[in-house]
Amino acid sequence: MAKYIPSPRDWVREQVELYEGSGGTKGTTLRDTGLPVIIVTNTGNKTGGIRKTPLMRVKDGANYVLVGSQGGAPTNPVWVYNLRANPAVEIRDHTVVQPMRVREVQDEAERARLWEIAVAAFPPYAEYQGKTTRKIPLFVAEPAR
Ligand code: F42
Repeated sequence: MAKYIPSPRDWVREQVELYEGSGGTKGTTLRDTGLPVIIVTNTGNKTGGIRKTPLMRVKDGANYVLVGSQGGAPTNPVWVYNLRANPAVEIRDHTVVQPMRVREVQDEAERARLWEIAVAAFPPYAEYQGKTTRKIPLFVAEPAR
């Protein structure tokens, strides 16, 4: 069985522990913003280990939009490469845990529509895109069954 490898970032690891440890009843928002967060369980593309990545909750119907912003950093977060290599994820949204499948958004019109939804859910994404020359990757997560 694959091993859980916690995030090396203290605040991220602690949020995952609180969120998962409470069964999705605590630690479900981003610090002082009060905005909701989901936990995306993904597979390390090199280690094969279990990675748990908190992201902002951006919903489009039954789907989630995953935004690889990493605060507008110059490089993509590593989980983006994990998702490209292995699209099977599990998403925890508060108390509900669902197996899902992700696909990276390539179509420009689809991207524009989803970007608008993402920025409405979490306005700082717009500022993050302005901070970096890379195009922030977007994924759509759809229920796997
Ligand atoms: N990040 C976002 O990009 N978007 C968000 O909307 C977002 C919201 C959010 C809300 C709450 C919160 O607590 C954190 C939030 N974050 C958000 C931060 C997010 O959780 C990630 O920490 C961040 O995006 C960075 O992702 P990362 O995958 O680059 O994480 C780094 C710190 C990390 O874990 N690195 C590991 C390490 O050991 O250095 C490697 C992890 C990994 O997956 N390794 C792979 C493997 O095989 O295991 C191989 C690595 C490779 O080289 O390919």
